[in-house]
Amino acid sequence: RRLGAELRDALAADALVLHFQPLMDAASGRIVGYEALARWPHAERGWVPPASFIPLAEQTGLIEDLGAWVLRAACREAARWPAPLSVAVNLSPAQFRRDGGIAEVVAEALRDSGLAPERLELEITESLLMARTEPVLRALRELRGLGVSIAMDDFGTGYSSLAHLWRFPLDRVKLDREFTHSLADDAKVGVIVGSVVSMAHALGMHVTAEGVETEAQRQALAAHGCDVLQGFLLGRPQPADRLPHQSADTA
Ligand code: G
Ligand code: G
Ligand code: MN
Ligand code: NA
Repeated sequence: RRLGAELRDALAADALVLHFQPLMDAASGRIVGYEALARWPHAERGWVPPASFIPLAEQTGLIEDLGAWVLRAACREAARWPAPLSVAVNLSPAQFRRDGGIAEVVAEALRDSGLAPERLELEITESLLMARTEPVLRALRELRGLGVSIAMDDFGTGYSSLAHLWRFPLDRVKLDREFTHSLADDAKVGVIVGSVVSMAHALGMHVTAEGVETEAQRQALAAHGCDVLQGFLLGRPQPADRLPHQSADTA
């Protein structure tokens, strides 16, 4: 059977799952929240990676339903965590295609779960900001109006435009993991990271560094002023019943 049809069935059967990756405050080492990442456990194929089923969902038009499922499931899960732990959810540009659509979906997920809006962060990519500027700007303002925050994911390696940082309502930039991984190769990378952090802070935004895999990277990123760290060193994406705050609370 075609994978697209199988994905449709999996979604209808509630067979997708979410894993959650810790987001750690750089200064205190405390977990401040988790990024929700969709996973598809497939009976014959094993775990189908999101890098293949998300684009498939985008091509087949399934992304609206899948995205709404992710939002509902992530908010429902986060509502069970101790406040103020937050949850971050990735949004595809395709979820912004219908005017007013995304804000309705987010509002409903918040209502159904009872999650306080300030505990939800939505991650968008720069490709969203490249086209349809006016409707996207309206949608982001609507979302912000609900009380949720907006993060720019994978910042700095793709179609990055500094104009995005002032033209759009953003609360956070997530530095692409390529910066983290190149820090040790060339001192220029640290200069860029430190400068992005200064700029973001001066613009009232927070900075998360992605892809932290070594203690040296963790220390360098903290020294450069990154607010939040994310990466395999601090925790892999894992099922909701194994999240570290549960054991940290009793430690
Ligand atoms: O979890 P992993 O690193 O394998 O994710 C690969 C890519 O899939 C990342 O770019 C991530 O943002 C994306 N992704 C994971 N879950 C979701 C989701 O629920 N919605 C969207 N739009 N993208 C997701
Ligand atoms: O595009 P986005 O930032 O949403 O992608 C998140 C993905 O990055 C997750 O699917 C996760 O598997 C992956 N990821 C998280 N931490 C690390 C890390 O430390 N190293 C690498 N290579 N990938 C990571
Ligand atoms: Mn992300
Ligand atoms: Na990212």
